[in-house]
Amino acid sequence: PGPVVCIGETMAALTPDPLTPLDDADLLRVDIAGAESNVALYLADHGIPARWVSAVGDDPLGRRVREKVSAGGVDISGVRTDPERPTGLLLKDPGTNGTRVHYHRRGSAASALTPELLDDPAVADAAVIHLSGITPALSPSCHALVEQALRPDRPFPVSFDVNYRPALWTGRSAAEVLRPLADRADIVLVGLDEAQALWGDGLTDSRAVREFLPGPLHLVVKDGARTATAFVGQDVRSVPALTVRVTEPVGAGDAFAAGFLSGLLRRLPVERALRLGHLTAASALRVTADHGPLPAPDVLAALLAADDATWC
Ligand code: KDG
Repeated sequence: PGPVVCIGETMAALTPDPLTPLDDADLLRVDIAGAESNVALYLADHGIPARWVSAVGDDPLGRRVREKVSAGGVDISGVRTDPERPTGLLLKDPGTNGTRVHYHRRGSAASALTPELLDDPAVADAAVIHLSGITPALSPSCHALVEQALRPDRPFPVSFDVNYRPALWTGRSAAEVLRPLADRADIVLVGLDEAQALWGDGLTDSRAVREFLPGPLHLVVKDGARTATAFVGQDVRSVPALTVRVTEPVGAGDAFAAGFLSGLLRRLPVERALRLGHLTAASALRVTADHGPLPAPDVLAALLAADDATWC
C-alpha cells in the first residue's frame, strides 16, 4: 500500500524556555508545529509510511521545517517551496490555564495551496489522505482544496481531524464549514468539548456527536483525559485514557490520531487502536514540543497489550 499522505501547513514554533508566559520569557526555543505533519511524524514512529505534502517559504524557517519533518522519517518529496511567500510562525504562550498560541501565518506559503495539489504525483498513490479542520480556515483556496479532497467520487479514503482553532476563524462560521466536511470523511476524530464549542452544548455525550455526524464509517469522540469512544458503523467501543503527568498538551490530539490510524492500518481490534491513540498521545503530553519520543518498541507493545491506565 502507498503512504498516508498528510496535507496541511507546518510552521516554525517559538516556545519560552523554560516554560513561562511569553510576557516573561527571555529565551525562546525554535521547534516546528503543524497538526498534519505531527500526524505524519507519529505515523513514521509507528512504522507506517507517511508523506507530508505542503508548501514552505524559501527562508531559514522553511528549511528548518523541512529538515525536522524529514529527520523524523517522513517523506517530504511533495513539499513545495514558494519563492514569494514566507513560512508561517506560531508562538506558544504557556499559562496556568494551558497554552495559548499566537499565529503569524496570514499570507504564508501554505495558505496559498490550491485544489491542484491533489493532482500532484505525491498524492496519487496515497493509501489514506489525512486532513484537518485547520486547513479550510487558512484561505479560500485551502478551503477549496479540502472540499475537493472530500468530493464524493474521491479515489482515496480520507481521515479528518476536526481540529477547531477558534483564532483562525474570522468572518466565516467554523460550525457551518466543518460539519459537512467532517460528515463526508471516512475516519473522523473530534474532542467532545471541541464538538460542543463548535456545534452547541446539546451534544452532551459521544452518542449525540455520532447522531450529529452519521456519515463517517469511523468516528472517534475523545473525552479529554477520561475516555475515547469509537463508532464503527453500528459498533461502539470506549477505552479509558491513560493517567499522564502533563508537561505541555499541544500535539496530543495529533499523536492520538496517528496512533489510532496506525492501529486501523495494522488491522488491530478497534479497542487496541484506541489504546494506541492514548499511548501515542501520552508521548506528546510529556514534552514541550508537539512531537515526543514513543516508548521503546518492546515497552510500547507491552503497554498496548495491557489495560493499565497509569503511565507517567
Ligand atoms: O495540534 C497541534 C497544532 O495545533 C499545532 O501544531 C499548530 O497546526 C497548528 C495549528 O494550526 O494550530
